[in-house]
Amino acid sequence: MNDAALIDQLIALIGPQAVLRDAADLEPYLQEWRGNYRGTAGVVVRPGSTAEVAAVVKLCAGRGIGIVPQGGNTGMVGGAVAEAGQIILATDRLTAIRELDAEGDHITVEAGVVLAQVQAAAEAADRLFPLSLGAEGSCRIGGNLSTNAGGTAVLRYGSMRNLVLGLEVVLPDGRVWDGLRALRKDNTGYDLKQIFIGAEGTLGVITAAVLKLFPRPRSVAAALVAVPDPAAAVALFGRARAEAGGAVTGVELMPRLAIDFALRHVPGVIDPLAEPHPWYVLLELSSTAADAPLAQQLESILAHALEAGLVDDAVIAASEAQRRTFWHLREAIVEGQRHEGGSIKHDIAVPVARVPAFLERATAAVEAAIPGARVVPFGHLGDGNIHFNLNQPEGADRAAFMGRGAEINHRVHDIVAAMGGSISAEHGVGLLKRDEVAERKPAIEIELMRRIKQAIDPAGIMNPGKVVRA
Ligand code: FAD
Ligand code: 2HG
Ligand code: ZN
Repeated sequence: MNDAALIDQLIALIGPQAVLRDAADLEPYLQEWRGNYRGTAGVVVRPGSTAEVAAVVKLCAGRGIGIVPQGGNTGMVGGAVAEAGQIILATDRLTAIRELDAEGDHITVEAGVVLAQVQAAAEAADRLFPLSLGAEGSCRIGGNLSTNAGGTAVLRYGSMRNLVLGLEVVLPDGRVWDGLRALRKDNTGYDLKQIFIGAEGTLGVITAAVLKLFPRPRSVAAALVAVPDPAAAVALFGRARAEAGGAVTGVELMPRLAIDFALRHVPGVIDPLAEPHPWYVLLELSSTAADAPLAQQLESILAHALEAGLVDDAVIAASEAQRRTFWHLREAIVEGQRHEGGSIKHDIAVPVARVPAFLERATAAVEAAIPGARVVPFGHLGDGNIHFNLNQPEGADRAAFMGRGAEINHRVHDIVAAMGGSISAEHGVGLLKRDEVAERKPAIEIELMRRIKQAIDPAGIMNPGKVVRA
């Protein structure tokens, strides 16, 4: 951006150190981590307070300049990518934990606090903040809110939408909405905070939030279970729910190829089972009771499942350290996949009982379209949310494979639609899925989304072009 007057005004508002323009300084904010997008914006602003965010937004609103909020830049759908002429508003200086009320079970944090720091603050107060995902060391709360992040404990605690009591938002005209209430009940009209959660920065800049805290689990038991096929995995999940009810906290599905990728490319990954198996489930139970007999409960679930032919082999974590290695194995799949050439991803949800049929149909469809494609579907089986990903055939040309992305997405998403599913269960819409979502959602829903956008951001300056076309 060569608008010297604008730069001077930004510097006057937030100081020279907080306005980045050098190529090396801009680089981490421009490059999307998967390499699928690259921003071309020439300015990054890093306000240090809500008042500074408001001042920047007001200035941009007055001049019709597009603003792209950015947290940890770990998103999966190109939502934080900014074009030339737009500015990136980074939240990485909004890092205060404003209040932690252990008795009231809530914490008030600014948007730029890294998720792992919220988890650590909760733990230090003998509480749990349950949002948990592979990027937790770098994603920020504002990004988690804006994508309604999910992760591995949704089954028990819900996604980000369920973990929020109040929000503070800078509106597209620069006014601040202080909705930082810590109420558990409030029926005084529309639930405004929910409009901003999952809006991917298109309706305003979230600057702070009041988040729910929970009692810390005192007993945890996890098993890595080898199963013959996805149908057995679903049946195992059903048995676990029947025997352990609400103690079932996480149920993740993984194929052997995903384990191989993780073992091959990520340090510290261990396969605790002696022999390879076609499919695996990571099953975790937790309880706030210190003496809950969860390991015995897990043993009983697995013994019954073994008798029913649902389980080929299993290992229950003998220590906290071993439990962590199970989760490291699961979380390492994303990184492992990155080292196996091009990957075409899908973030789908279908009703849990339909996951096996979906996997069968989608696998057949992509293998027919691209012989040799390596199908790596993994993820949150307990939520019916599978990352139906495929890597390029061994030795294939990366660009040619990636060039088939849109066509493959359509084939897979047609199957999802026929099963009453979602084509974006947890990562959001951003740029990547905007047009396909518009094609597939009922027209009335797209119209309502546009009307909300127009009502809150009539000038269209907040994250222009993302989620829904103006
Ligand atoms: P960014 O990528 O910076 O931004 C995401 C979107 O939010 C953009 O549209 C941006 O404009 C907007 N935004 C950011 N901050 C604000 C703000 N303060 N106000 C308004 N808008 C804002 N996601 C899951 O849901 N579940 C998972 O299990 C999961 N696992 C992952 C594992 C790995 C290894 C990686 C790399 C990513 C994973 N993700 C997962 C995706 C990603 O981590 C989440 O979407 C995360 O919530 C994004 O947070 P962020 O701070 O990086 O946001
Ligand atoms: C996960 O569950 C993330 O690990 C990332 O949502 C999924 O890389 C992916 O497709
Ligand atoms: Zn996921």
